[in-house]
Amino acid sequence: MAVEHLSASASPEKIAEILDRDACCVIDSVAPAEQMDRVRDELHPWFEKVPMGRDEFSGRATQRVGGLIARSQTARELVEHPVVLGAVGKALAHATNFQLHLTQTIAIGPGEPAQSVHRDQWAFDFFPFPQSYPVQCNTLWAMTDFREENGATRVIPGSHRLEDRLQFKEEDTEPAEMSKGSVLLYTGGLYHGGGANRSTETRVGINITYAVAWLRQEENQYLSVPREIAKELPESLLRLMGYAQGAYALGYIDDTRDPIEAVRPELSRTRDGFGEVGDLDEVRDRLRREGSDFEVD
Ligand SMILES: O=C(O)CCC(=O)C(=O)O
Ligand SMILES: [Fe+2]
Repeated sequence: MAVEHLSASASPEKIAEILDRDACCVIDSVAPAEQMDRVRDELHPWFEKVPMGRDEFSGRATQRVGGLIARSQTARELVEHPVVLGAVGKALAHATNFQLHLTQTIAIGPGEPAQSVHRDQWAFDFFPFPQSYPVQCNTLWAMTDFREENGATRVIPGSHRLEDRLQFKEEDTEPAEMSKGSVLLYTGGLYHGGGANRSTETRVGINITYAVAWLRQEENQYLSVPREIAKELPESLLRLMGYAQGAYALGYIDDTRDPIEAVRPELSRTRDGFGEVGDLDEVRDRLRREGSDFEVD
């Protein structure tokens, strides 16, 4: 089955519908090529010094540069891109809220073999999440064109419905080809992997992923982004990074204060000594909507 391509004007509902069906889709030409070049220029100093991967999974001819919120102003625009956030919000709407999970550019160099096919949600200690409850919604922005020959991500559309811990070969997958500035969206249950780079150029993608806010972040945003930088960031980005409570009370500071107080005290939503999301009425409503008999008193 081919990867579905949508236009940048597709509605969040439409994108979420395809993600529910296939666990992946490409949204064509969302960002101008020039924006991709800016990210690359801003990250140049790190690409100069970051070593290749240390094992086959991370790729011995692949460079990974993370910490993008701290290192690239332009990458921040991608993290908060409205097309992506709209779709992620719909795809993860079953949870109270979601947050940023990791930011990483992946540069697959010539000669790199295909990465083993995996599910990104295996990062959560291989916990067998129910298929009906996706915990992650991920993006891979094309910083260069993605072609089969240069290592376009290999995917198995619809594979979120398959059993867990399966093994696949390259020929079971297909390349998610896309032009520079397009973005591949996929949920955590999709079987996929980086493609073999059989060309002479480096394929570069920006992996920005989001997860339900009750799971631990893969890239620790509190420590990856120094406090001096965090203090200058807009509220919406800070909340997305985890300076917000997950579900009812996860992540508060000491006497249940809003975590944003650590960097921008003036934005605090602490009320009656309690931070932000702690709205029991909302929790009650959601449980009722889901047909639960459980009552929250
Ligand atoms: O770079 C890619 O195409 C995908 C890489 C990937 O799936 C991963 O490292 O988890
Ligand atoms: Fe992956």
